[in-house]
Amino acid sequence: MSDYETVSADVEHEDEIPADHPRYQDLLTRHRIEKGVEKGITHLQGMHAEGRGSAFDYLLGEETIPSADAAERAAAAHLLLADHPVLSINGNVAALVPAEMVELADVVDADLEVNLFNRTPERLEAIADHLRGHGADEVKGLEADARIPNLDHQRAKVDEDGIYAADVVLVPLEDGDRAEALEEMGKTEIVIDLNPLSRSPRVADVPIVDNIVRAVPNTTAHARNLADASEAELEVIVEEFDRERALEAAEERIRTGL
Ligand code: PTJ
Repeated sequence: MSDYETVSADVEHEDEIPADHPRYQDLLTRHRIEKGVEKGITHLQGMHAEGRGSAFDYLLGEETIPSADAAERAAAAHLLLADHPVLSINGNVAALVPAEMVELADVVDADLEVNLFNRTPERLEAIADHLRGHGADEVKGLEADARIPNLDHQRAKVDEDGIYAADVVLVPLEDGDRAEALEEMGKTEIVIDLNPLSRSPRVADVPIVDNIVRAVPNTTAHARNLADASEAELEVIVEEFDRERALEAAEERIRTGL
């Protein structure tokens, strides 16, 4: 149990949410975040983050727009080309897409590493257990025997044989300065964030402006489709992806609906 007391919602299990409800996806997402808080996985601040994301998703039309799909394909190509890809997990990611992150890690042969802004040993353990419960063999981030330079908060704590050594890092759901610090380390960064104006997607090599509940399964699907592609073919996908255009297209959709 977490330290937080929450009043139980009418819906105890996500199966009780009517699938034909017009706001089904959003209700499901809110429910998962609420359960994450109850289990001590998600920080209470994760609810604010989810609210922000939800507002942007509403304006995007709650769908994967073509530029996001292109970004997810480019992300898959980067992950397949990488020597040492790592998928970073925070409390919101663990609550929303635990099985999907484990599956993506399997398909592209990546490590999973817990990295928290509000870092406590209890939350680290709870998230690692949760991921193991969804099929993860190994979860990194608990050693924290290395530091990201030029970052003076808890997100700087990483595993030396994990994010510190990675060449490609997937950084979902954080509006902050870690993405910039990772970039300064020379890493290729893939960011998932529904807000195209957020700091992290603006410095990413591949900004994915999409809801993580759609972005991760779609990236996995692209990775499966590209499993037999040659290195040269993957490199063409990486080269052809236009990060500026992807950010502009998302902002245009949000501002104008077009
Ligand atoms: O678990 P911790 O302690 O590491 O803390 C995690 C949170 C999410 C609380 C922390 O990283 C945080 O405060 O994040 P921010 O600064 O609120 O940024 C979260 C970003 O994710 C915002 O830009 C949101 O728009 C975006 N976001 C929220 N939900 C989703 C999302 N993007 C994609 N899919 C979502 N479901």
